[in-house]
Amino acid sequence: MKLHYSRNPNPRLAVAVARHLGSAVDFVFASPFAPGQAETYRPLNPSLSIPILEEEGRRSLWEADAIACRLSRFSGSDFWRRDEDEPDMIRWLSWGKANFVQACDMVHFEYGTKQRYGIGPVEPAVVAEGLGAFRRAADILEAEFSARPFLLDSGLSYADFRMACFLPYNDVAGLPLADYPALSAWNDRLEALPAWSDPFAGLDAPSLPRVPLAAERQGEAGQEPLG
Ligand SMILES: N[C@@H](CCC(=O)N[C@@H](CS)C(=O)NCC(=O)O)C(=O)O
Repeated sequence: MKLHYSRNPNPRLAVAVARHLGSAVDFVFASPFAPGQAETYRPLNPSLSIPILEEEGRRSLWEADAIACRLSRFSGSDFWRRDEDEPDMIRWLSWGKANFVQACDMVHFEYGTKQRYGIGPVEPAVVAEGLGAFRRAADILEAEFSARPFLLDSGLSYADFRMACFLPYNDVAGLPLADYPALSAWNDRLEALPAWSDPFAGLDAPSLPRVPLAAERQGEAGQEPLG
């Protein structure tokens, strides 16, 4: 099996899952949007996005969640729950994608992705909307993590990895995680897992382009991440 990945959030998530499960995959660094790469990647995923899992005798699988499900089954793990907890896990995947993860993505896209790849200035209105959504979702998670260490009563699951997938990039996104002690403690518990804190260990993966400082971004003085 080949797992096509980069250091961006969704591929990072898939690599962390593979590392956590000890999956027997070959990690293949990919840059599908780079010039000349589309023809290689289009047959694997028509949208070109990574992660992609290529497995002999099967159609290639894209979407980090689907890959996590596949790898978990393959290793006989309950990281992706297959018992009575499965609906609870899927509830958090679904809610997270539309709420917490979405909010983190909005802010990270402005301060991280757009600046790394030079695709436009930070839009303060989008950041403000993302921060509002972050606080609404973080309030809900704060109550959850005040009651239990991970999203499910039964402990760590893929839902925790998915929920946290943008937090390793918070050095650039500057989300106000510290205002939420139970949420921060959950993040610390994840960071204590080597597969989560350093999924690229030993892999030949070029660093992401550096995010220029606000002062280096033309006409954008004073646009440091909001807290
Ligand atoms: N919904 C997809 C999103 C995939 C996605 O947006 N991938 C981005 C990275 S986060 C990508 O392909 N970027 C190109 C790259 O990293 O080179 C998933 O969950 O896997």
